[in-house]
Amino acid sequence: MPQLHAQTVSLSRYLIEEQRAGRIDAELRQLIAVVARACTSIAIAVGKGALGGVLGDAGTGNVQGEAQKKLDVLSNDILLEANAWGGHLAACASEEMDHSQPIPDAYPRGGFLLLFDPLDGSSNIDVNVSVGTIFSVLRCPEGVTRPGDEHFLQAGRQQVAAGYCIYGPSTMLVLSTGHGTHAFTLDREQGVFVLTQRGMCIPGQTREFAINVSNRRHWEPAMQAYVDDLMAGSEGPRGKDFNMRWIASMVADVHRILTRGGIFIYPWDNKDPGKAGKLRLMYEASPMGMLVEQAGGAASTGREAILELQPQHLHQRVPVFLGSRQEVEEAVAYHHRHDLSM
Ligand code: P6P
Repeated sequence: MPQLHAQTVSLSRYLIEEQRAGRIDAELRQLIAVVARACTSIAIAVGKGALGGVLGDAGTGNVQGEAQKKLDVLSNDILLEANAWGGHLAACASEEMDHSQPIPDAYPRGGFLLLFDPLDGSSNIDVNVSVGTIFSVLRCPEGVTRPGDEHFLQAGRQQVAAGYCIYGPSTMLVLSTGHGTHAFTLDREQGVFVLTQRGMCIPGQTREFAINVSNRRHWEPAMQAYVDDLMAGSEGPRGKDFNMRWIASMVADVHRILTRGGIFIYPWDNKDPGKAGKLRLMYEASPMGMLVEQAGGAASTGREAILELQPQHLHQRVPVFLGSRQEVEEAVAYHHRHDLSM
């Protein structure tokens, strides 16, 4: 049984060092540890695949009426139970839960609000493609013992921590508490997350973009022009060739971008004009935006910084452009020039 070596930094040790340095407090350290333990349990369930009897649809719908996979429901329950066992350090909000009935006794003893997408990309589960858990931590406003939806509606800039766990060939936890973005790999024998990349850094420029181009006819003109120029490569105005990747699992696409650069885009489209985008602000765009900015990248709606947005409701959707800073700025410039021409 391989032992952790002296120079190995476990997640627990990293969090203790962050607390000793005064960058996080004891309750936040404990909450992150609780979430990491839940992700370890989710990784085990996901890893069992067909042998775990948890593939396929649950036969239920989430708060937005989307069909739930059995693993969506299981992952959600694992995170809620972990928070309860961890001492209710946070009140929880999830993509899978309706908040018209607040969870009894879910008042945040630790003063935090935890938002999560328990299993993002779950439509990929049945075809064995990487999926992940995304989480965001906010502070509960002073004096609020039983927070309602309205107390969760804080701009992404207010996050005290954000992260995801990607269940891929290896299970990795990527975390920021506002002091860089760092990656931990699960040592499955020990059941411990080990620091494997301190200070992830996204290159400013890229030749790789991630978008579902089948939606092109539904985009606004600025978006069509921007992607057409990417596709024109060295024969077009951008003067260089680009490559495209689209995993359709945000956690996997964002992990690639944090690892080697790129731009991830899910723009507004007119498939459902009433929706401002597909991805959710509170538990997809904001946490990913924090991780990307802390790694030197940028995160925008195409017109404004994602972390500056004041949320209007818990499951609000937004357009998302994030990744290599100069490429995000280029995409924003296309939208700005289009708006000026109107
Ligand atoms: P499409 C998964 O359902 C998700 O919310 C993100 O993880 C992913 O980036 C996107 O939707 C994929 O959307 O329309 O390409 O299936």
